[in-house]
Amino acid sequence: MSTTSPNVLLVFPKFSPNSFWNLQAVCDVWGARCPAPPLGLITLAALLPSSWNLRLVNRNAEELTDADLAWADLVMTGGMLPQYNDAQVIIEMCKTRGKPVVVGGPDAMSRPDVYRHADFLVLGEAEGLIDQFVAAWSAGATTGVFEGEKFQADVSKSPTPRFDLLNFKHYLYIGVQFSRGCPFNCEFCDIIELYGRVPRAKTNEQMLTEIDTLYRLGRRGHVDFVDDNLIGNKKALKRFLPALIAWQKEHSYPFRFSTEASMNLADDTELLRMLREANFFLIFVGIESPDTSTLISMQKKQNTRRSLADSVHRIYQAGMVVIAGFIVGFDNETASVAEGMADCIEATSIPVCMVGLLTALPNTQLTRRLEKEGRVLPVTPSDGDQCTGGLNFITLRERRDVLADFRAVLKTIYDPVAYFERVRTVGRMLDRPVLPHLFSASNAWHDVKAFARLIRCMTFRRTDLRPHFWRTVIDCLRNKPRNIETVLGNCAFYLHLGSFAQFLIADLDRKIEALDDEATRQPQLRKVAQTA
Ligand code: B12
Ligand code: SF4
Repeated sequence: MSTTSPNVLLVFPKFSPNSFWNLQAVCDVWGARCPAPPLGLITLAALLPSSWNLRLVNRNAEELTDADLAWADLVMTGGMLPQYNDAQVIIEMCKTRGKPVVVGGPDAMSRPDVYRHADFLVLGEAEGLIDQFVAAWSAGATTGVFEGEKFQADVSKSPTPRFDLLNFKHYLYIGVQFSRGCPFNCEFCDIIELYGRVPRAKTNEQMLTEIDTLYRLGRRGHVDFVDDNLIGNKKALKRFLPALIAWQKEHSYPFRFSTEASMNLADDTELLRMLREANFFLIFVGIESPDTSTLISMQKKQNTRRSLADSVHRIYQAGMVVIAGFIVGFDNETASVAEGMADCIEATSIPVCMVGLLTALPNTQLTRRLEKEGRVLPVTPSDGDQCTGGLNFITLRERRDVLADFRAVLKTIYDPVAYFERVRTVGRMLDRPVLPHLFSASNAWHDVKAFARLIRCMTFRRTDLRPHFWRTVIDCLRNKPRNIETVLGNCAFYLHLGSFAQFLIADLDRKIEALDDEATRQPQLRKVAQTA
């Protein structure tokens, strides 16, 4: 049924719980339900006609009820690969109730075929493209596939996402986006296939309106710039940061920011200074491997010709803590990979490291090469993430050795002694700026409650962590008390990471044992290479 003001239900599918990013234990401490809101769906919402009635259900934070579906004339859903299973459940729920369903978002862009049974498919960034769907729907269409030209969406025309559809209390942090795309060319990366290699940035006015909207809606605290690489277009960023700094100063710094950036950030002192002044406190960096030849073979040259430890420490000195991504399973890795990676993590003293297995994501240079080499396995990495899944191809080294090396890294770096030692080192090295803060009683009360929950948990529930936690807190208070917020955040992270690492290690033990039994042994590449 199409009307001029249909009821449209936007539904964000559930993530698999088996993920590095699940962070449920951290959410429990913070009083949130899940880490982040669906920025894609609320951006889409802002692009739909203003006469349409919209509601949002994030299945990671709330139930999708029969009453919600009964209300809807149209359901719009979609997300990323690990949401595939639940997206199928949502499509099925709509089908059985006769509700038309539209699917879009990154997974549908990468693998449209697995969503063909939806009534409508919108494949591409919604800016511009969604108008074609709206016109078709309004004219009475009941099915259709709409495809946008790649990398052409003009983000400088993106409207402010409908942050008003969110319940901020459900989330650890709220996302905003300044740019899409990344200029680098890492072989395994899907971002450059989905969003291109020429970063497209919003204008200062757009970004400040977004920040201002969040402020007016009462949001304070952690805001994440979800950019693929915030420094992908340095010129645009250097134009924007002074405006952001001025806004923060004018409003007494209501926000602290995190983002993702490439390692060459460490080379630009001006940029580091600006990010510090804008109150960026956390940067996710893809280090991937400490081994230069591995980095060169994966086309990640920006991480070579540098001391990784010096680069990371420069970021600490600018007041930002680093979270890093590492990958095990590259073709020209050697048997020393586990030792090299664990040493690198210790030398850089990065507490939170997402160490995962190489995953051939759909539509990447890596997948295309492995397909040519006849090495892709017929499994789709659709559940979990690269920690629980991954290695969906025939490895060059013995598969059991790759898994054993992955296990060895996890065992070393997530041992509580090693983890909390890194947190203490960061607590001493980090140079958080002292910025003027406007006191807000309700925020302060929220923080006090979260702190009390963390202390209770670390002291009475996780008695195994008690000595590590208190030693770390006291160390920070003695040496650099202004870093205490970051230190506590990293301690809280361990509530998830420690158990997640144990879960992964047990899972790897089973997999390694199965391979040792030779029941599921992979054919070795040498055989494949001979027959290819
Ligand atoms: C922030 C982010 C996260 C956050 C979580 C975000 C959240 N809401 O919970 C975190 C850090 C937890 C995360 C984790 C992961 N992520 Co992630 N993530 C992103 C990132 C950087 C930004 C997402 C975003 O907000 N984009 C901004 C919005 C505006 O863009 P968008 O979502 O594409 O939406 C636009 C269109 O797609 C479209 N659209 C979106 N939905 C819909 C729905 C309909 C019906 C329609 C019509 C249109 C439409 O309209 C929007 C406007 O144009 C993207 C990269 C990117 N540039 O998007 C990766 C990305 C989505 N993640 C990805 C992956 C693989 C993962 C991980 C598996 C591994 C990893 N990279 O760590 C994990 C798994 C998480 C888990 N819990 O299991 C891939 C997905 C690939 C795929 N084909 O599905 C991406 C594309 C890139 C990448 N490799 O990181 N991620
Ligand atoms: S730096 Fe990151 S976003 Fe850019 S191409 Fe490499 S992996 Fe992709």
